[in-house]
Amino acid sequence: MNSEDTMRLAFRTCPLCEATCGLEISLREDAVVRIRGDRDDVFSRGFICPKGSTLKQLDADPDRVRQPLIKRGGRFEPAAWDDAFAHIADRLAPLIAAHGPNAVALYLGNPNVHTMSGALYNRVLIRALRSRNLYSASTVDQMPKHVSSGLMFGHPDIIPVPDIDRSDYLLMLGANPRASNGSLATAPDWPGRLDAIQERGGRVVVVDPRRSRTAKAADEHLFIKPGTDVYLLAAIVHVLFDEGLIDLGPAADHINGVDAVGAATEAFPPERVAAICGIKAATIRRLAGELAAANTAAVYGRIGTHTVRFGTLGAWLVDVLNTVTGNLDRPGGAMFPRAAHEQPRSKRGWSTGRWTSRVGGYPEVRGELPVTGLADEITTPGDDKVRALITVAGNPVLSTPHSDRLDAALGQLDFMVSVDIYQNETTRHADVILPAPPALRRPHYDFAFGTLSVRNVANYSPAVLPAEPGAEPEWRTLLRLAAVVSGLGPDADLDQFDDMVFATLVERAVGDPASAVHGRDATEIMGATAGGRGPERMLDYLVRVGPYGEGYGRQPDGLSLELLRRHPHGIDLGPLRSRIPGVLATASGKVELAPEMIIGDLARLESELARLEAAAAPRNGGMVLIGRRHLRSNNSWMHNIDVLVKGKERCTLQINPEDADRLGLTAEDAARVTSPAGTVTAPVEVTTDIMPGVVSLPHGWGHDLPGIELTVASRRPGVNANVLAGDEIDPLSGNAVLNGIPVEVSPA
Ligand SMILES: Nc1nc2c(c(=O)[nH]1)N[C@H]1C(S)=C(S)[C@@H](COP(=O)(O)OP(=O)(O)OC[C@H]3O[C@@H](n4cnc5c(=O)[nH]c(N)nc54)[C@H](O)[C@@H]3O)O[C@H]1N2
Ligand SMILES: Nc1nc2c(c(=O)[nH]1)N[C@H]1C(S)=C(S)[C@@H](COP(=O)(O)OP(=O)(O)OC[C@H]3O[C@@H](n4cnc5c(=O)[nH]c(N)nc54)[C@H](O)[C@@H]3O)O[C@H]1N2
Ligand code: SF4
Ligand SMILES: [Mo]
Repeated sequence: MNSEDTMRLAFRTCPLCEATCGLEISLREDAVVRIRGDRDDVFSRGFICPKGSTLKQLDADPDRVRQPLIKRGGRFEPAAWDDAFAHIADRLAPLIAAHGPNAVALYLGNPNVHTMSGALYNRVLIRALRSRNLYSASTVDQMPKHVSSGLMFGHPDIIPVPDIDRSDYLLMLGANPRASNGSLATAPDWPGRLDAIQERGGRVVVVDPRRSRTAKAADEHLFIKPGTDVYLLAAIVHVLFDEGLIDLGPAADHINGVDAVGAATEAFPPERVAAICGIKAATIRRLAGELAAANTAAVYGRIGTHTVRFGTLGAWLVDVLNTVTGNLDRPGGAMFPRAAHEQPRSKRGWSTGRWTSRVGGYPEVRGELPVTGLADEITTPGDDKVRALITVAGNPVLSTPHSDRLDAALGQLDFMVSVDIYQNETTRHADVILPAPPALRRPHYDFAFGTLSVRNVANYSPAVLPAEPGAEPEWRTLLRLAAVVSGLGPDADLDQFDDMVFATLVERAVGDPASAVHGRDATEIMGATAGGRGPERMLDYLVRVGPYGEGYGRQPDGLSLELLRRHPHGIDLGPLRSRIPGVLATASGKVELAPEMIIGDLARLESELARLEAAAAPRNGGMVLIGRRHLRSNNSWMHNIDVLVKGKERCTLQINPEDADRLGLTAEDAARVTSPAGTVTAPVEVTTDIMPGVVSLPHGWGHDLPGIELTVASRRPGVNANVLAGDEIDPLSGNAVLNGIPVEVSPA
């Protein structure tokens, strides 16, 4: 038998970023030989980026945690699962009994939206814990979009995406999908799809303080001063009203508050904001005209528009623009995806602030508090302070603001548990680290990205490799944590617990008139569901009752786990379709274009504008810091993969030659960058790609802390940009300000 005979192919969606590329994995026995793009994937058609093929290295990484670790005498020691959970119960149960559930905080990191376990079982843990101290990477990322969507469309997850495959005009702000491969707009091969807009005679305009990869390839790139997108967007809306260019398009009968938006943007004519943004008034007027004239157009804003002081206003204005140019819910405009697992939503509208945080007084948003406030909740004395922390797939010590302070605060906790694959900057503080299986050893389906996808697609992949000896699936670890914090104890029957969780889901649906199984027998539905226990059973159920589902016998050719299994390259459910009014979940049943909370925040914007107009020019050396992403990075956690980090140093401070000259910096130097929150020293990279007055440092670096086990990453540690980010948040969403931070720069 030659080696070809023992080769097999497996197909799997890449879980690293939001693009959801199909991978073709060649295996000999259980060894991965090669990973490349799956040319037959219905969505990605063979596209892959340099990270996708490194799932092999990630799997093989000797530093990856494979066994539970318990810290004893300051050192981690391998332990059996039962011992690790007994230890957790010994410490957490009395703490909760004495101080209540709020004494335990939970932080959920980004990879949770890339795993079935994270998508389905964190909510079980959250419900079991019942702590108000819930934090996630959402408040250093997209929370502003959830708030604007919740208020406009009635639910924070009803987020329109740019229909880039059919658009004639794309105005993109604060996004660099040629490096990030897109966010809140799932599309494998963003680069190819952007090229296609241009090839069919369309136009791509990019607004960014840095000439990013995406900006370089665009038809037009406009530098903008960091943090000022909101003024530019308000001025474009102003012009549309002023020049009588409002056209509500097909959704016209379903929109409230149009006049109120016109009135609220009166204070922002282009001439007033031009100098603030660094974009000429005539250019702003031209952009408005182009948007109005385009056959179809979409406005799309991301990290640079959201992680700023007026993030929610920016997120809102993006969709206001889509709406008042008639592009909301129109092919080629901004449309609402329909995921295969979508469930009916109650039409009650949405709000924030059901409670506030203990120290900062920040309002709750989607049950979460701003992670910027976590350190204070730990260190500020009080009976109800945070004494313990559970992190699941998060690295807040590198990824969230005021990092030094959070790092120190984690050292003061009474107890900490981390569910993670590495002993890193955050998890080194844990008393117990519970490992999770890596990508190739778990099944996959994208619960998060199906709802954000520029095409409706369903794709399920079974695990490619068998479990490692002694491994536990992550969902069982999360369930067992839920059992501990809810008082069921570390030895609870997890099968029974999972059955109960599933039964609750089904029983609620059979009682819901909007559900596909309304009025059916719950026991029968449960009995007919495939997938065994865990996430696959829930997936089978969710897609069967979903909009394309088999409906437990109602639509025999409809979707089910079985059908998904038979389509390893995915099932294409077609281009996005218009969904208004059915998609809306507002109390009025209409798009609320002028929510009270948002119109109220425009007053804060106007007074800020007045302040900026009156302010003196910044001091010599006064610069503004922004971030950036690199194609070969993934936030803070792929830096231990040699093929991704080798080559030129990437954690550099980019600065324009004008500023470098003025400040006496050259490419051979290191620069000292200081903000009110902290100081870092980084190598200088002089480049005209960055706007004068602005410097850029990527986030996710700083792998030089003691107690981490990241052999490759600690050889090229870089510096942690988030040491410089301070307490400031967007008050509506609680989102951290990570872009547009005033800093002083000088030679080190
Ligand atoms: N300055 C600045 N800061 C930023 C940003 C920025 O643009 N600028 N971006 C922000 C954004 S958008 C985000 S999403 C956040 C990310 O913030 P976080 O989610 O806190 O950070 P990550 O770097 O994604 O860390 C992921 C963690 O999950 C672990 N992990 C990976 N895979 C798995 C798995 O399958 N299971 C488990 N249990 N663990 C796993 C990794 O080891 C790592 O510890 O960072 C934010 N921080
Ligand atoms: N390779 C890679 N891919 C990733 C990630 C990664 O770390 N690496 N992270 C993933 C995650 S979690 C996310 S959320 C997405 C994010 O996806 P994107 O939003 O596309 O992320 P960035 O590449 O950070 O792009 C943000 C852009 O905003 C610009 N910017 C900064 N401040 C401003 C401003 O005030 N106004 C404007 N208009 N622009 C501004 C920056 O210069 C940058 O080019 O990427 C995902 N994909
Ligand atoms: S673009 Fe994203 S999903 Fe596609 S291969 Fe790269 S990391 Fe994976
Ligand atoms: Mo993110």
